[in-house]
Amino acid sequence: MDEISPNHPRAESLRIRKRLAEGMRAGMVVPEGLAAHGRGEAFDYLLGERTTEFAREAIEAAAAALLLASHPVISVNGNTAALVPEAVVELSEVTGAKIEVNLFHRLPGREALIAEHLKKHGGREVLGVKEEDAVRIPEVQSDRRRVDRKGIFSADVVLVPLEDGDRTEALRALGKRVVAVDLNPLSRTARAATITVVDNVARALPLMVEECRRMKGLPREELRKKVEGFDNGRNLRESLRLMCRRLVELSEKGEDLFK
Ligand code: PTJ
Repeated sequence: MDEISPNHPRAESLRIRKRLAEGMRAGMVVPEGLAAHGRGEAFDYLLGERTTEFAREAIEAAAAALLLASHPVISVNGNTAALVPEAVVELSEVTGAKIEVNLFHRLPGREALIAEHLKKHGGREVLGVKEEDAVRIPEVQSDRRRVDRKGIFSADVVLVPLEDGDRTEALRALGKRVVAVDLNPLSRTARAATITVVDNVARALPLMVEECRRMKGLPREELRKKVEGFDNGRNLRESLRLMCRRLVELSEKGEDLFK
């Protein structure tokens, strides 16, 4: 399917899938990335495929954390690079965050390919590609243990869209603030992060850019209040409750919906 009709009821979802499929053909996305996206889609369906008020709260706290950070880093994997390269670059410009490619499935040449893709979208410096700058974090079991000494290794705040739980826990144990974007409020990443945005990364990252632009001039004390006043556990519970309420409402539509 080359062209997606704007009239298709699931046009946006199909556009997102197309970006991932193209990313896979280009060698940036791994097959496991498609499976991970499918899991995300199922949760997105339950949310009504929109950014909820709870995700907006989390985005605001995330923007404040990034603006307050002295050394923020955006960690990019294959799916994120394929879905939101523009937003990654814009977010890095507005917050001064470094961009680092950090992969779960390390295959020869994949990091360089992703870095090139980000540069094509305006990224000036992309870390995570030079072996001489690599440091290993012993707390992480997977290939993600290899991080850049100028990036994640020395970061105080790390944004990890679409993560696996291990590294989020390890980064927290190293005293870093972790901001995650994960549609699954039950995932280990979602539960271990300091701030989790339960939303599709394709919607959440552009909104985070907007929010950072809006909040950039705010006094640091005000930003601090937004981070410290954010309760990740409460936000995850509310996101889960919202999914439940939606399911109950849909089931009560009864005959209209299921005839
Ligand atoms: O590019 P690599 O090698 O670093 O690998 C990337 C994947 C995504 C394959 C790797 O990180 C992985 O296996 O992740 P997991 O453990 O499957 O976790 C991915 C999480 O992201 C799951 O909880 C999904 O529900 C969620 N998710 C998937 N797509 C989206 C999403 N959350 C937000 N937006 C999405 N588009």
